[in-house]
Amino acid sequence: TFSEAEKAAITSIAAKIAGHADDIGAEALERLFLSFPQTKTYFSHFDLSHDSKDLHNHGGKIVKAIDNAAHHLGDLDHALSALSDLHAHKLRVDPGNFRLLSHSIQVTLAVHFPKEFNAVAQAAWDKFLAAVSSVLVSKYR
Ligand code: ZNH
Repeated sequence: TFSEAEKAAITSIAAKIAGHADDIGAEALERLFLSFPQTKTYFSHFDLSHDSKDLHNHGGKIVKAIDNAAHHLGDLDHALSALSDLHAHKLRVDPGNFRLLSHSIQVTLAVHFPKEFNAVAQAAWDKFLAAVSSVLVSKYR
């Protein structure tokens, strides 16, 4: 569960990125692929070059899913149920990769929102993205 201060830090930054989902998502993915090259193996069918359409499309999907989750902090299991099925049954992404993407997302937020992304917000986002990741890997067996 999230405190009122955590909820405020999560939803206020989520509101700021919602209108730039494709750009923020593309940047987070590019940081992921540059920092942790092994993560590229899941996306061999994508054009991963700088600023590519694939990066923007897929990054936008991820950020929109995160924004949706930010609106359902009390019920992430339900809000992310279909995505959880997809990652566990179809994509079978190694669970360790979620930590890496969460990190890349936080670096991206830090770069774009240096004022808002303070210590409280960073701790809240770290906890939020860990909670989202844990739902997405919850159906693995
Ligand atoms: Zn994931 C897909 C989200 C993580 C890999 N994803 C996806 C989608 C979404 C997501 C929304 C879309 C779906 C549909 O279409 O229906 N993810 C997400 C999130 C997260 C994630 C939110 C966290 C936070 N993923 C992840 C990771 C990885 C991945 C870590 C690796 C590295 N995904 C993936 C893939 C896919 C996805 C591969 C598919 C793509 C295509 O399209 O093909």
